[in-house]
Amino acid sequence: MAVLSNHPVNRDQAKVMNRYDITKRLVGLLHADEAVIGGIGYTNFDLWAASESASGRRQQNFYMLGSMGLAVPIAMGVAIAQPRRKVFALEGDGSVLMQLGSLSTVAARKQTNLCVVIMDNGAYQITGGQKTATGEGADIVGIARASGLEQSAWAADEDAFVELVARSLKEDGPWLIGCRIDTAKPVDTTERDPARIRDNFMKGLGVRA
Ligand SMILES: Cc1ncc(C[n+]2csc(CCOP(=O)(O)OP(=O)(O)O)c2C)c(N)n1
Repeated sequence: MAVLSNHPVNRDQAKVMNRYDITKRLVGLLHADEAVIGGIGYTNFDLWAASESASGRRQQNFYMLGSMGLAVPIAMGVAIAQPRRKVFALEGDGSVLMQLGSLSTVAARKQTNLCVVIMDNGAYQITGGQKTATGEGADIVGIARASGLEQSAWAADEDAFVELVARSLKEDGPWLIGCRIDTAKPVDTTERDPARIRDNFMKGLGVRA
C-alpha cells in the first residue's frame, strides 16, 4: 500500500480543526460532478453552508435529516449505482459509531469511488453535546483499518486534509479521512425540506430532468 499521508498522525496528534472550514476546502476541491452526502447532525449544516456560491447551491449534495449513521450507506448506494462518479460521505463520529458495519461493507465491496470523511468532535453535538465513545478512546481510523479500509488516515491539519481529499479524487479508494473538529456552531442550517433535497440531488446526478 502506498504511503497515505506525508504527515501520519494518530487521533491525539491530529489538529483540532473547524468543520465549516474543512468542508469549504473539500467543496473547493470538487470538479462539479462528485456527489456529497452529509450525515445528520451539524455535518450536513456545514455542508449546506459551504455549498452556496454566487452561481447558486451545488446540486450534487444530499442532506440526511432523519436517521443517524446513514451517510455511508447512502453514499455507497450512489457509488454502486454510478460507478464513474466519485462519492463522498461526510459523517459525524456519533453517527458512524451507530453504523460501524457500513465500514466493513464498503471495504468488502472494495468501493473504489467512495471517500468517507468523519467529523470527530467527540460528542453528539446537535443534541446537546453528550460525549461519544471517541471522546473515551475509540479511534475511528483504527476501527476503519481493522474493518478492512486500509486507506484510512487522520488528517494532521488542514493542509494534510486537502492533500488526502485531492488524492481521493485522483486515486482509487475506498478512502476514509478522520478529522478532529472543534465544537463551534455550524455556519447555517439546512433547509428542512426532504422532498426538495431529494429532487435537487436527483437533478444534480442527472437522473431527473
Ligand atoms: C437512530 C437515531 N438515533 C438518535 C437520533 C437523534 N439524533 C439526531 S442527531 C444526533 C447526534 C449526532 O451526533 P454526531 O453524528 O456525532 O454529529 P454532531 O451532532 O456532533 O454534528 C442524535 C442523537 C437520530 N436522529 N437517529
